[in-house]
Amino acid sequence: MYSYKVTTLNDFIIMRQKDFPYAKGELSSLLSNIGTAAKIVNKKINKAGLVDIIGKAGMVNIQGENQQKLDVFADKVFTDALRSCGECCGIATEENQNEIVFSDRIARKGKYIVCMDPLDGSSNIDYNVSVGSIFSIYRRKTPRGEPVKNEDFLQKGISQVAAVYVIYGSSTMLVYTTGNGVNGFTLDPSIGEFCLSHPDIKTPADGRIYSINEGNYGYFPQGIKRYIKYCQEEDTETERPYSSRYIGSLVSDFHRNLIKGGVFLYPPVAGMPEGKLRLVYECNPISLIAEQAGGAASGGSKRILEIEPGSLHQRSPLYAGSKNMVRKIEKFLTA
Ligand code: P6P
Repeated sequence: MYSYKVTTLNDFIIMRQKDFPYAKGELSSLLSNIGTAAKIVNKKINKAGLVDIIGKAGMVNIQGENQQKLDVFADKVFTDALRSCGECCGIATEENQNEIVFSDRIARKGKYIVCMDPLDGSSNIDYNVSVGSIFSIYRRKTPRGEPVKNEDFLQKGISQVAAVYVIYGSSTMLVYTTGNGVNGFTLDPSIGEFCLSHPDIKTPADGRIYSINEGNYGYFPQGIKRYIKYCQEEDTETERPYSSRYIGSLVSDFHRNLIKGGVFLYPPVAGMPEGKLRLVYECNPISLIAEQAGGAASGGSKRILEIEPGSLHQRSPLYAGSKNMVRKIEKFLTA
């Protein structure tokens, strides 16, 4: 008799309650709500090829509804899920200039704040390229019951209690850490559940993939230019030349390298001296997952997770993935 024993995301979160003894199930509820909202967003993205979805915000679709861009839609779905779970007292999102304070009676008592990029790489959707959602979760610093403040969102990445990303690719996956390793769950549409598919992900210390937008080569710091040439040199012992793989969607590029080995680079470029990616809701969660999987994540001269955020939408250079490759990049940058 074929038995399809699966461990769903909710099973796993409950099993791993011991990971966060200080939280009496609150973090479980928060993570579980992100998973449920991700299924809703996934359903919409999977239909994105249809005419009435791809449209731009402000248009009216065939049902006469106001057309929402998918990133606006995703932002609303995740915001509503976090507000209603009762454990989150406020969020910072790429879609809003300022933090959003949840003032209703239950949410106000929440222990956690969430910083998110609800749909990263959304411009790729029109071309059927995979995209992602990214979440960074902290305990609030200010007293519970009071309105959450800006300082609650400007904590170093090392203080995260959890980091999550969802990748809407050939299959939809949710990958998360609560500081005790990284686990990956693949959505089984036939039962509508995220099922444990990649337990205890460990990223190889070395890899043969480098991911960078080489169109910006002329603007890169000299050390990055030298590193790219190093990747392209022939050397049997270190299995070079490496392969260049770049989708232009952070979660997709990072996830492939996390599993196969490799390094993602977004250096400073013209007009963006701190690079393009946002520290609080892109670099920090990706970096916690990289480190928890045995990899590394650097801003060039220091660990991403040690950077003190000054503002919600602050940018940072990001070099993340296989540990030895990140260390090599740091050497090229400081030589
Ligand atoms: P570029 C998508 O817009 C994004 O924020 C990340 O997902 C991605 O890694 C990066 O920008 C791509 O930027 O400049 O190479 O197109």
